[in-house]
Amino acid sequence: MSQTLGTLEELPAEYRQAMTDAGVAPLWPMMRNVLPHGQPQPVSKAHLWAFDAIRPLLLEAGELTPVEKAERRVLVLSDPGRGNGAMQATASIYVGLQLLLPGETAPAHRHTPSAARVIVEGKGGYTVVGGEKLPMDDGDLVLTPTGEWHDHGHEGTEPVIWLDALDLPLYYYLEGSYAIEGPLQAQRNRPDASQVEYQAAGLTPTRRLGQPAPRFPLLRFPWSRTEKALNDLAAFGGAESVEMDYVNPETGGDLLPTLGFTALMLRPGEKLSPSLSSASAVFHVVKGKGTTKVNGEAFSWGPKDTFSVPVFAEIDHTGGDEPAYLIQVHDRPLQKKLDYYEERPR
Ligand code: GTQ
Repeated sequence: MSQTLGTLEELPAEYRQAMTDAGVAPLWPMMRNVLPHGQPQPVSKAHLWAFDAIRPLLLEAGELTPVEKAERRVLVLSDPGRGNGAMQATASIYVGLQLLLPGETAPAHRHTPSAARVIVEGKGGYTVVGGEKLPMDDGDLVLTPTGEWHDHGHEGTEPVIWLDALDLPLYYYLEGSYAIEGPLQAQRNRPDASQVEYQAAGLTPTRRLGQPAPRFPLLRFPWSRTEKALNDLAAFGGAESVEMDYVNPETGGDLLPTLGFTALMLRPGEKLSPSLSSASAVFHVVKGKGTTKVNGEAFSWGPKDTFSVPVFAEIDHTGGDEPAYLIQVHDRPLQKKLDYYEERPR
């Protein structure tokens, strides 16, 4: 089963040249790379991106590069396991910090990857998705599902910064990533669906038989409601851990085809060591401080920091002196679609 396999060097030089000339390569020297035993061997390396280190660089980008020349003014959080300039944090998850200055607009486009944003700093920013204007307040989760037109604007007076999370690496790998540009969208003059159709958990608009619900009915999840839900679950829920899934209110399912989201609260000093998971993830700290060990490496985090967790990582969270709140982006929906999502006990 696990005997050592033949190497490339063991093969005669003429044979290797002949293989190259014929456009073939032997599997056996690569076998353990492409099919390691027992569990995957991730290239991705856990990493913490401290907001305080990136914020000045992002503001400097605001001076160096006008939005017209950037289209999206983003600093990508680059996986150190993939070397300099990696356009991804894990195999499937891209995250970046985007800056919009007062009065700027980021032009409309639509693309094959899906995006979600967590608002990090500043008031007055908004995203328009399919004509729906989505206000952006601290900690709000705002979706831009695959194929939907979206542009960003800013009516406030201070810089606005948000965290983008996209399944871009997957689409890029599949050679399926592209964007189409268009004019700024006409904005419908009404509040977004979180303030109209989906104000309350357990209530959706009544539909007649055969009248389908929209595929992506709710595009904005206001943080104020999420934090209250977590606090109430912590106080009265009796749950082992205080974590909630963001769900599509019409289906109860995942928010995006490949990406899912959870909101996690760590009580002061609480320790949490979840099962090993085949999913990769990125955590963004909305509020509070704490420490997370990933495969034994300790990352101390504070508000607005972001850290990544590769597949099958051993994760040990420890809360700080105050309650801490994190939003997790994970690729479990993708892995479930591919029928291989898995959890293993610690
Ligand atoms: O805001 O539409 O970070 O298209 C990367 C690609 C943000 C966006 C990113 C994008 C966007």
